Amino acid sequence: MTTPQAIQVSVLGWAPPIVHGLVRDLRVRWALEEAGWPYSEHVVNQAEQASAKYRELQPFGQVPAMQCDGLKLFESGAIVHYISERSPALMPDDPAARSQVTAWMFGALNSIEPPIMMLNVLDMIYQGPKGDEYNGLRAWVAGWVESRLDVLGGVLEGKEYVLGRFTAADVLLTTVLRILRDTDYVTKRSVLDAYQRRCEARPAFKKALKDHMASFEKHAPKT
Ligand SMILES: N[C@@H](CCC(=O)N[C@@H](CS)C(=O)NCC(=O)O)C(=O)O
Repeated sequence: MTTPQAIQVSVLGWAPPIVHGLVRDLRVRWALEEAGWPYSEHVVNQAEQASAKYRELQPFGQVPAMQCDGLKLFESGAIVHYISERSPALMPDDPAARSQVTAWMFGALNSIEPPIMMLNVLDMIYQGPKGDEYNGLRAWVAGWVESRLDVLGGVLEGKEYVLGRFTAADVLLTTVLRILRDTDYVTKRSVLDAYQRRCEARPAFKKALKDHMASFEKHAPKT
Protein backbone atom coordinates (compact mmCIF):
# COMPACT_ATOMS: atom_id res chain seq x y z
CA MET A 1 0.00 0.00 0.00
CA THR A 2 1.36 3.43 -0.93
CA THR A 3 1.88 6.06 1.72
CA PRO A 4 -0.70 8.87 1.51
CA GLN A 5 0.82 12.11 0.28
CA ALA A 6 0.61 15.70 1.50
CA ILE A 7 -0.80 14.81 4.92
CA GLN A 8 -2.04 17.82 6.87
CA VAL A 9 -3.05 17.58 10.52
CA SER A 10 -5.20 20.34 12.01
CA VAL A 11 -3.93 21.50 15.38
CA LEU A 12 -4.87 24.32 17.74
CA GLY A 13 -2.85 27.51 17.55
CA TRP A 14 -3.63 28.22 21.18
CA ALA A 15 -4.77 26.15 24.17
CA PRO A 16 -4.36 26.77 27.89
CA PRO A 17 -1.02 25.39 29.14
CA ILE A 18 -2.88 22.95 31.43
CA VAL A 19 -3.87 20.91 28.35
CA HIS A 20 -0.57 21.08 26.48
CA GLY A 21 0.55 17.48 26.02
CA LEU A 22 -3.07 16.29 26.12
CA VAL A 23 -4.75 17.88 23.09
CA ARG A 24 -5.80 15.05 20.82
CA ASP A 25 -3.66 15.94 17.82
CA LEU A 26 -0.96 14.22 19.91
CA ARG A 27 -2.58 10.83 19.15
CA VAL A 28 -2.49 11.49 15.44
CA ARG A 29 1.06 12.84 15.46
CA TRP A 30 2.19 9.75 17.40
CA ALA A 31 0.50 7.32 15.00
CA LEU A 32 2.03 9.17 12.03
CA GLU A 33 5.49 9.01 13.61
CA GLU A 34 5.12 5.27 14.28
CA ALA A 35 4.02 4.78 10.66
CA GLY A 36 6.89 6.96 9.43
CA TRP A 37 4.57 9.20 7.40
CA PRO A 38 5.65 12.83 7.05
CA TYR A 39 2.97 15.45 7.66
CA SER A 40 2.52 19.16 7.99
CA GLU A 41 0.51 21.13 10.53
CA HIS A 42 -2.57 23.12 9.69
CA VAL A 43 -2.79 25.55 12.60
CA VAL A 44 -6.33 26.73 13.30
CA ASN A 45 -7.32 29.75 15.35
CA GLN A 46 -10.70 30.33 17.01
CA ALA A 47 -12.13 32.26 14.06
CA GLU A 48 -11.21 29.47 11.67
CA GLN A 49 -12.61 26.82 14.04
CA ALA A 50 -15.98 28.55 13.78
CA SER A 51 -15.87 28.93 9.99
CA ALA A 52 -18.08 26.95 7.63
CA LYS A 53 -14.99 25.89 5.68
CA TYR A 54 -13.35 24.34 8.75
CA ARG A 55 -16.65 22.73 9.80
CA GLU A 56 -16.57 20.83 6.51
CA LEU A 57 -13.38 19.27 7.78
CA GLN A 58 -14.34 18.91 11.46
CA PRO A 59 -18.10 19.37 12.01
CA PHE A 60 -17.66 20.34 15.67
CA GLY A 61 -14.94 22.89 14.97
CA GLN A 62 -12.44 20.89 17.01
CA VAL A 63 -9.05 19.27 16.43
CA PRO A 64 -7.66 16.97 15.27
CA ALA A 65 -8.64 16.64 11.64
CA MET A 66 -6.53 15.17 8.88
CA GLN A 67 -6.45 15.71 5.12
CA CYS A 68 -4.54 13.61 2.61
CA ASP A 69 -5.03 12.51 -0.97
CA GLY A 70 -8.34 14.41 -1.14
CA LEU A 71 -9.64 12.70 2.00
CA LYS A 72 -11.03 14.66 4.96
CA LEU A 73 -11.11 12.85 8.29
CA PHE A 74 -12.07 13.88 11.82
CA GLU A 75 -12.19 12.13 15.24
CA SER A 76 -8.82 11.13 16.64
CA GLY A 77 -9.87 7.47 16.86
CA ALA A 78 -10.98 7.35 13.22
CA ILE A 79 -7.78 9.05 12.08
CA VAL A 80 -5.53 6.72 14.07
CA HIS A 81 -7.54 3.79 12.71
CA TYR A 82 -7.10 5.03 9.14
CA ILE A 83 -3.35 5.28 9.62
CA SER A 84 -3.09 1.93 11.37
CA GLU A 85 -5.03 0.09 8.67
CA ARG A 86 -2.29 1.15 6.25
CA SER A 87 0.75 0.73 8.47
CA PRO A 88 2.23 -2.57 9.69
CA ALA A 89 3.91 -0.58 12.46
CA LEU A 90 0.49 -0.11 14.07
CA MET A 91 -1.53 -3.14 12.97
CA PRO A 92 -0.56 -6.79 12.38
CA ASP A 93 -1.44 -8.59 9.13
CA ASP A 94 -3.53 -11.39 10.56
CA PRO A 95 -7.28 -10.59 10.25
CA ALA A 96 -8.19 -11.89 13.70
CA ALA A 97 -5.35 -9.91 15.29
CA ARG A 98 -6.46 -6.78 13.38
CA SER A 99 -9.95 -7.17 14.81
CA GLN A 100 -8.48 -7.36 18.30
CA VAL A 101 -6.60 -4.10 17.70
CA THR A 102 -9.82 -2.44 16.57
CA ALA A 103 -11.67 -3.81 19.59
CA TRP A 104 -9.08 -2.32 21.96
CA MET A 105 -9.14 0.98 20.08
CA PHE A 106 -12.89 1.17 20.66
CA GLY A 107 -12.37 -0.06 24.22
CA ALA A 108 -9.95 2.78 24.92
CA LEU A 109 -12.31 5.42 23.53
CA ASN A 110 -15.69 3.97 24.49
CA SER A 111 -15.12 2.15 27.77
CA ILE A 112 -12.11 3.83 29.39
CA GLU A 113 -12.02 7.42 28.14
CA PRO A 114 -15.64 8.37 29.08
CA PRO A 115 -15.30 7.95 32.88
CA ILE A 116 -11.81 9.49 32.77
CA MET A 117 -13.13 12.49 30.86
CA MET A 118 -16.07 12.78 33.24
CA LEU A 119 -13.68 12.91 36.18
CA ASN A 120 -11.51 15.40 34.33
CA VAL A 121 -14.52 17.63 33.70
CA LEU A 122 -15.55 17.47 37.37
CA ASP A 123 -12.01 18.21 38.60
CA MET A 124 -10.73 20.70 36.03
CA ILE A 125 -13.60 22.27 34.13
CA TYR A 126 -16.73 22.35 36.32
CA GLN A 127 -16.92 25.66 38.16
CA GLY A 128 -20.24 25.24 40.00
CA PRO A 129 -20.94 24.53 43.69
CA LYS A 130 -19.01 21.63 45.23
CA GLY A 131 -21.39 20.48 47.94
CA ASP A 132 -22.66 17.01 48.91
CA GLU A 133 -24.26 16.39 45.52
CA TYR A 134 -21.00 17.16 43.68
CA ASN A 135 -18.98 15.06 46.13
CA GLY A 136 -21.35 12.11 45.73
CA LEU A 137 -21.18 12.29 41.95
CA ARG A 138 -17.41 12.68 41.97
CA ALA A 139 -16.96 9.67 44.24
CA TRP A 140 -19.19 7.60 41.97
CA VAL A 141 -17.28 8.63 38.84
CA ALA A 142 -13.95 8.01 40.59
CA GLY A 143 -15.11 4.48 41.43
CA TRP A 144 -16.01 3.96 37.77
CA VAL A 145 -12.53 5.12 36.72
CA GLU A 146 -10.89 2.82 39.30
CA SER A 147 -12.84 -0.21 38.10
CA ARG A 148 -11.92 0.41 34.44
CA LEU A 149 -8.26 0.85 35.38
CA ASP A 150 -8.30 -2.32 37.48
CA VAL A 151 -9.55 -4.28 34.47
CA LEU A 152 -6.95 -2.73 32.15
CA GLY A 153 -4.22 -3.40 34.71
CA GLY A 154 -5.31 -7.06 34.85
CA VAL A 155 -5.21 -7.35 31.05
CA LEU A 156 -1.74 -5.78 30.91
CA GLU A 157 -0.29 -8.01 33.64
CA GLY A 158 2.81 -9.72 32.23
CA LYS A 159 2.55 -7.96 28.85
CA GLU A 160 4.56 -5.18 27.25
CA TYR A 161 1.61 -3.92 25.22
CA VAL A 162 -2.11 -4.63 25.34
CA LEU A 163 -1.93 -7.17 22.51
CA GLY A 164 1.64 -8.29 23.11
CA ARG A 165 3.27 -6.26 20.34
CA PHE A 166 2.84 -2.48 19.99
CA THR A 167 -0.26 -1.44 18.01
CA ALA A 168 -2.57 1.51 17.45
CA ALA A 169 -4.54 0.35 20.51
CA ASP A 170 -1.56 1.36 22.67
CA VAL A 171 -1.51 4.83 21.09
CA LEU A 172 -5.10 5.37 22.19
CA LEU A 173 -4.83 3.66 25.58
CA THR A 174 -1.71 5.61 26.52
CA THR A 175 -3.11 8.97 25.46
CA VAL A 176 -6.32 8.23 27.37
CA LEU A 177 -4.31 7.37 30.51
CA ARG A 178 -2.38 10.64 30.10
CA ILE A 179 -5.58 12.56 30.88
CA LEU A 180 -5.02 11.38 34.47
CA ARG A 181 -1.48 12.78 34.62
CA ASP A 182 -2.24 15.16 37.51
CA THR A 183 -3.65 12.34 39.68
CA ASP A 184 -2.29 9.10 41.14
CA TYR A 185 -4.84 6.78 39.50
CA VAL A 186 -2.23 5.45 37.07
CA THR A 187 0.93 5.88 39.13
CA LYS A 188 -0.46 3.90 42.08
CA ARG A 189 -1.04 0.90 39.77
CA SER A 190 2.45 -0.39 39.03
CA VAL A 191 1.42 -2.34 35.91
CA LEU A 192 -0.31 0.68 34.36
CA ASP A 193 2.44 3.03 35.43
CA ALA A 194 5.10 0.83 33.81
CA TYR A 195 2.94 0.43 30.69
CA GLN A 196 2.48 4.16 30.28
CA ARG A 197 6.19 4.84 30.81
CA ARG A 198 7.10 2.10 28.31
CA CYS A 199 4.79 3.52 25.64
CA GLU A 200 5.89 7.09 26.27
CA ALA A 201 9.56 6.06 26.03
CA ARG A 202 9.06 5.15 22.36
CA PRO A 203 10.99 7.49 20.04
CA ALA A 204 7.84 8.12 17.98
CA PHE A 205 5.94 9.31 21.06
CA LYS A 206 8.80 11.57 22.14
CA LYS A 207 9.00 13.14 18.67
CA ALA A 208 5.23 13.62 18.52
CA LEU A 209 5.15 15.25 21.95
CA LYS A 210 8.11 17.48 21.12
CA ASP A 211 6.44 18.71 17.93
CA HIS A 212 3.07 19.15 19.69
CA MET A 213 4.68 21.29 22.41
CA ALA A 214 6.83 23.20 19.92
CA SER A 215 3.74 24.15 17.96
CA PHE A 216 2.10 25.74 21.02
CA GLU A 217 5.35 27.55 21.77
CA LYS A 218 5.67 28.81 18.20
CA HIS A 219 2.10 30.04 17.92
CA ALA A 220 1.65 31.42 21.43
CA PRO A 221 0.52 35.06 21.37
CA LYS A 222 3.56 37.31 21.88
CA THR A 223 3.19 39.70 24.80
N1 LIG B 1 -13.87 13.04 20.11
C1 LIG B 1 -13.02 14.05 19.51
C2 LIG B 1 -12.73 15.11 20.58
C3 LIG B 1 -12.00 16.28 19.99
C4 LIG B 1 -11.72 17.32 21.05
O1 LIG B 1 -12.26 17.29 22.18
N2 LIG B 1 -10.86 18.26 20.69
C5 LIG B 1 -10.51 19.34 21.59
C6 LIG B 1 -9.02 19.30 21.90
S1 LIG B 1 -8.55 17.78 22.67
C7 LIG B 1 -10.75 20.68 20.92
O2 LIG B 1 -10.59 20.82 19.73
N3 LIG B 1 -11.09 21.67 21.73
C8 LIG B 1 -11.27 23.02 21.26
C9 LIG B 1 -12.70 23.37 21.09
O3 LIG B 1 -13.59 22.53 21.34
O4 LIG B 1 -12.94 24.52 20.71
C10 LIG B 1 -11.72 13.40 19.02
O5 LIG B 1 -11.27 12.43 19.63
O6 LIG B 1 -11.14 13.86 18.01
